[in-house]
Amino acid sequence: KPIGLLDSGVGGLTVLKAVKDRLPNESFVYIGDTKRCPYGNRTKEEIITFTLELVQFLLDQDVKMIVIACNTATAHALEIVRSKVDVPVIGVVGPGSQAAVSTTGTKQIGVLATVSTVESGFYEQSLLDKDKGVQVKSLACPEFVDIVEDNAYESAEARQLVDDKLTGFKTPEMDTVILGCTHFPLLAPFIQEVLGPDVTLIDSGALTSYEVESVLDENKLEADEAKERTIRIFTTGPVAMFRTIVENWLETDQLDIK
Ligand code: DGN
Repeated sequence: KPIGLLDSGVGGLTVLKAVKDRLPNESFVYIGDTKRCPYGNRTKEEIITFTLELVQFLLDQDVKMIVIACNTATAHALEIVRSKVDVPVIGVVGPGSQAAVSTTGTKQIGVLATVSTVESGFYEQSLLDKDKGVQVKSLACPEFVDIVEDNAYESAEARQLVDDKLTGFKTPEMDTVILGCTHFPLLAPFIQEVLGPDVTLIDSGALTSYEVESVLDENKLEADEAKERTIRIFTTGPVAMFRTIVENWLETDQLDIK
Protein backbone atom coordinates (compact mmCIF):
# COMPACT_ATOMS: atom_id res chain seq x y z
CA LYS A 1 0.00 0.00 0.00
CA PRO A 2 1.16 3.59 -0.64
CA ILE A 3 1.96 6.35 1.84
CA GLY A 4 -0.34 9.39 1.54
CA LEU A 5 0.78 13.00 1.77
CA LEU A 6 -1.31 16.15 1.70
CA ASP A 7 -0.73 19.89 1.46
CA SER A 8 -2.63 23.02 0.48
CA GLY A 9 -0.64 23.10 -2.78
CA VAL A 10 2.87 22.32 -3.98
CA GLY A 11 4.57 22.87 -0.60
CA GLY A 12 4.32 19.27 0.56
CA LEU A 13 6.39 18.23 -2.46
CA THR A 14 9.41 19.31 -0.40
CA VAL A 15 8.43 16.60 2.07
CA LEU A 16 7.60 14.06 -0.64
CA LYS A 17 11.01 14.61 -2.17
CA ALA A 18 12.79 13.84 1.08
CA VAL A 19 10.61 10.85 1.96
CA LYS A 20 10.77 9.23 -1.49
CA ASP A 21 14.56 9.59 -1.59
CA ARG A 22 14.88 8.02 1.85
CA LEU A 23 12.45 5.15 1.17
CA PRO A 24 13.07 3.99 -2.41
CA ASN A 25 10.75 0.98 -2.25
CA GLU A 26 7.70 2.86 -1.04
CA SER A 27 4.85 4.08 -3.24
CA PHE A 28 3.15 7.43 -2.69
CA VAL A 29 -0.07 9.30 -3.28
CA TYR A 30 0.09 13.09 -2.96
CA ILE A 31 -2.79 15.53 -2.97
CA GLY A 32 -2.32 19.32 -3.21
CA ASP A 33 -5.42 21.44 -2.62
CA THR A 34 -4.35 24.13 -5.09
CA LYS A 35 -7.90 25.29 -5.71
CA ARG A 36 -8.26 26.39 -2.09
CA CYS A 37 -4.65 27.42 -1.47
CA PRO A 38 -3.46 29.29 0.56
CA TYR A 39 -4.67 27.78 3.81
CA GLY A 40 -2.54 30.22 5.80
CA ASN A 41 -5.15 32.98 5.98
CA ARG A 42 -8.14 30.74 6.65
CA THR A 43 -10.01 30.02 9.85
CA LYS A 44 -9.25 27.01 12.00
CA GLU A 45 -12.63 25.49 11.10
CA GLU A 46 -11.95 25.79 7.37
CA ILE A 47 -8.50 24.29 7.74
CA ILE A 48 -9.91 21.33 9.68
CA THR A 49 -12.70 20.76 7.15
CA PHE A 50 -10.37 20.91 4.14
CA THR A 51 -7.77 18.71 5.79
CA LEU A 52 -10.37 16.06 6.63
CA GLU A 53 -11.53 16.07 2.99
CA LEU A 54 -7.97 15.51 1.76
CA VAL A 55 -7.49 12.77 4.34
CA GLN A 56 -10.63 11.04 3.06
CA PHE A 57 -9.32 11.29 -0.49
CA LEU A 58 -6.09 9.59 0.60
CA LEU A 59 -7.96 6.90 2.52
CA ASP A 60 -9.99 6.22 -0.63
CA GLN A 61 -6.63 5.53 -2.34
CA ASP A 62 -6.02 2.90 0.34
CA VAL A 63 -2.96 4.52 1.93
CA LYS A 64 -1.25 2.79 4.87
CA MET A 65 -0.19 6.00 6.62
CA ILE A 66 -0.72 9.74 6.21
CA VAL A 67 1.77 12.58 6.35
CA ILE A 68 0.22 16.01 6.84
CA ALA A 69 2.92 17.74 4.80
CA CYS A 70 1.63 21.21 5.66
CA ASN A 71 2.49 23.07 8.85
CA THR A 72 -0.77 25.02 8.84
CA ALA A 73 -2.85 21.84 8.63
CA THR A 74 -0.61 20.15 11.18
CA ALA A 75 -1.02 23.01 13.64
CA HIS A 76 -4.80 23.01 13.42
CA ALA A 77 -5.88 19.53 12.44
CA LEU A 78 -3.30 16.88 13.41
CA GLU A 79 -5.03 15.80 16.60
CA ILE A 80 -8.49 15.68 15.09
CA VAL A 81 -7.28 13.68 12.08
CA ARG A 82 -5.53 11.24 14.41
CA SER A 83 -8.73 10.79 16.40
CA LYS A 84 -10.72 9.96 13.27
CA VAL A 85 -8.61 7.57 11.23
CA ASP A 86 -7.18 4.12 11.80
CA VAL A 87 -3.88 4.51 9.93
CA PRO A 88 -0.87 6.24 11.54
CA VAL A 89 -0.79 10.02 10.95
CA ILE A 90 2.19 12.32 11.37
CA GLY A 91 2.64 16.04 10.90
CA VAL A 92 5.67 18.19 10.13
CA VAL A 93 5.88 20.47 13.17
CA GLY A 94 7.18 17.85 15.62
CA PRO A 95 10.16 16.75 13.49
CA GLY A 96 11.02 20.39 12.63
CA SER A 97 11.03 21.58 16.20
CA GLN A 98 12.97 18.55 17.40
CA ALA A 99 15.66 19.29 14.84
CA ALA A 100 15.76 22.96 15.81
CA VAL A 101 16.29 22.36 19.53
CA SER A 102 19.00 19.82 18.73
CA THR A 103 20.73 22.29 16.39
CA THR A 104 20.68 25.58 18.27
CA GLY A 105 23.65 26.50 20.44
CA THR A 106 22.36 29.93 21.47
CA LYS A 107 18.77 28.77 22.13
CA GLN A 108 17.46 31.60 19.96
CA ILE A 109 15.27 30.14 17.25
CA GLY A 110 13.42 31.86 14.40
CA VAL A 111 10.26 30.48 12.82
CA LEU A 112 9.03 31.52 9.37
CA ALA A 113 5.50 30.32 8.66
CA THR A 114 2.00 31.28 7.52
CA VAL A 115 -0.17 33.76 9.40
CA SER A 116 -2.31 31.00 10.77
CA THR A 117 0.59 28.83 11.94
CA VAL A 118 2.19 31.82 13.68
CA GLU A 119 -1.10 32.81 15.29
CA SER A 120 -1.72 29.26 16.50
CA GLY A 121 1.45 29.38 18.63
CA PHE A 122 1.87 25.68 17.81
CA TYR A 123 5.57 25.88 16.91
CA GLU A 124 6.42 27.91 19.97
CA GLN A 125 4.63 25.40 22.18
CA SER A 126 6.24 22.45 20.46
CA LEU A 127 9.70 24.03 20.86
CA LEU A 128 9.12 24.90 24.51
CA ASP A 129 7.85 21.38 25.22
CA LYS A 130 11.20 20.10 24.00
CA ASP A 131 13.35 22.74 25.68
CA LYS A 132 11.97 25.28 28.14
CA GLY A 133 15.02 27.48 27.72
CA VAL A 134 14.57 28.44 24.07
CA GLN A 135 13.49 31.86 22.87
CA VAL A 136 11.38 31.92 19.76
CA LYS A 137 10.82 34.76 17.31
CA SER A 138 8.21 34.10 14.62
CA LEU A 139 7.36 35.88 11.40
CA ALA A 140 4.41 35.30 9.09
CA CYS A 141 5.48 35.30 5.43
CA PRO A 142 2.28 34.58 3.48
CA GLU A 143 3.75 36.22 0.35
CA PHE A 144 6.30 33.42 0.08
CA VAL A 145 3.53 30.87 -0.50
CA ASP A 146 2.08 32.80 -3.44
CA ILE A 147 5.39 33.24 -5.22
CA VAL A 148 6.12 29.52 -4.92
CA GLU A 149 2.64 28.55 -6.16
CA ASP A 150 3.23 30.90 -9.12
CA ASN A 151 6.38 28.95 -9.98
CA ALA A 152 8.44 32.14 -9.58
CA TYR A 153 10.55 30.92 -6.66
CA GLU A 154 13.83 31.30 -8.57
CA SER A 155 13.06 34.78 -9.93
CA ALA A 156 14.69 38.14 -9.12
CA GLU A 157 11.33 39.19 -7.75
CA ALA A 158 11.42 36.33 -5.26
CA ARG A 159 14.94 37.31 -4.19
CA GLN A 160 13.76 40.87 -3.59
CA LEU A 161 10.70 39.72 -1.70
CA VAL A 162 12.77 37.56 0.65
CA ASP A 163 15.18 40.43 1.17
CA ASP A 164 12.41 42.93 1.98
CA LYS A 165 10.70 40.53 4.29
CA LEU A 166 13.64 39.13 6.24
CA THR A 167 15.99 42.07 6.55
CA GLY A 168 16.00 42.91 10.26
CA PHE A 169 14.34 39.63 11.30
CA LYS A 170 17.45 37.91 12.62
CA THR A 171 18.55 38.86 16.11
CA PRO A 172 22.31 38.78 16.71
CA GLU A 173 22.07 35.56 18.72
CA MET A 174 19.65 33.69 16.46
CA ASP A 175 21.50 30.68 15.00
CA THR A 176 18.63 28.45 13.81
CA VAL A 177 15.61 29.26 11.66
CA ILE A 178 12.77 26.83 10.99
CA LEU A 179 11.22 26.90 7.54
CA GLY A 180 7.83 26.44 9.18
CA CYS A 181 5.86 26.20 5.96
CA THR A 182 6.51 23.40 3.51
CA HIS A 183 6.54 25.86 0.61
CA PHE A 184 9.57 27.69 1.99
CA PRO A 185 12.38 25.20 1.23
CA LEU A 186 11.94 26.16 -2.44
CA LEU A 187 13.10 29.64 -1.40
CA ALA A 188 15.87 28.32 0.87
CA PRO A 189 18.81 29.59 -1.25
CA PHE A 190 17.48 33.18 -1.03
CA ILE A 191 16.53 32.84 2.63
CA GLN A 192 20.01 31.58 3.47
CA GLU A 193 21.59 34.41 1.53
CA VAL A 194 19.62 37.06 3.38
CA LEU A 195 19.97 35.56 6.88
CA GLY A 196 23.65 34.82 6.37
CA PRO A 197 25.88 31.76 6.61
CA ASP A 198 25.81 31.55 10.43
CA VAL A 199 22.16 30.54 10.48
CA THR A 200 21.15 26.89 10.09
CA LEU A 201 17.88 26.50 8.21
CA ILE A 202 15.65 23.66 9.33
CA ASP A 203 13.65 21.99 6.58
CA SER A 204 11.17 19.72 8.25
CA GLY A 205 10.91 17.49 5.16
CA ALA A 206 14.19 15.75 5.76
CA LEU A 207 13.41 15.16 9.41
CA THR A 208 9.91 14.00 8.65
CA SER A 209 11.35 11.30 6.41
CA TYR A 210 13.08 9.73 9.45
CA GLU A 211 9.83 9.82 11.35
CA VAL A 212 7.98 8.15 8.48
CA GLU A 213 10.57 5.41 8.48
CA SER A 214 10.27 4.76 12.18
CA VAL A 215 6.47 4.80 12.12
CA LEU A 216 6.51 2.23 9.29
CA ASP A 217 8.90 0.06 11.32
CA GLU A 218 6.92 0.34 14.54
CA ASN A 219 3.71 -0.59 12.77
CA LYS A 220 5.34 -3.25 10.60
CA LEU A 221 4.10 -1.59 7.43
CA GLU A 222 6.68 -2.90 5.00
CA ALA A 223 6.83 -2.01 1.32
CA ASP A 224 6.15 -4.75 -1.18
CA GLU A 225 9.59 -4.98 -2.75
CA ALA A 226 8.37 -7.24 -5.53
CA LYS A 227 6.32 -4.37 -6.93
CA GLU A 228 7.75 -1.41 -8.75
CA ARG A 229 6.96 1.76 -6.86
CA THR A 230 4.40 4.27 -8.05
CA ILE A 231 4.11 7.98 -7.26
CA ARG A 232 0.70 9.38 -8.01
CA ILE A 233 0.16 13.12 -7.65
CA PHE A 234 -3.18 14.90 -7.58
CA THR A 235 -4.19 18.55 -7.48
CA THR A 236 -7.63 20.07 -6.97
CA GLY A 237 -6.61 22.98 -9.24
CA PRO A 238 -5.29 23.39 -12.80
CA VAL A 239 -2.78 20.71 -13.72
CA ALA A 240 -0.38 22.60 -16.05
CA MET A 241 1.42 24.86 -13.56
CA PHE A 242 1.35 22.16 -10.93
CA ARG A 243 2.98 19.74 -13.35
CA THR A 244 5.80 22.17 -14.14
CA ILE A 245 6.62 22.67 -10.48
CA VAL A 246 6.41 18.94 -9.75
CA GLU A 247 8.71 18.06 -12.64
CA ASN A 248 11.28 20.73 -11.77
CA TRP A 249 11.28 20.11 -8.08
CA LEU A 250 11.21 16.34 -8.13
CA GLU A 251 13.52 16.35 -11.17
CA THR A 252 11.53 13.77 -13.03
CA ASP A 253 8.72 13.54 -15.52
CA GLN A 254 8.05 9.91 -14.70
CA LEU A 255 5.06 10.78 -12.61
CA ASP A 256 1.38 10.23 -12.82
CA ILE A 257 -0.14 13.70 -12.32
CA LYS A 258 -3.87 14.44 -12.29
N1 DGN B 1 2.47 24.62 2.89
C1 DGN B 1 1.63 25.03 3.95
C2 DGN B 1 2.32 25.05 5.29
O1 DGN B 1 3.29 24.33 5.46
O2 DGN B 1 1.87 25.75 6.18
C3 DGN B 1 0.72 26.20 3.85
C4 DGN B 1 0.76 27.11 2.70
C5 DGN B 1 -0.53 27.86 2.65
O3 DGN B 1 -1.52 27.30 2.28
N2 DGN B 1 -0.56 29.08 3.02
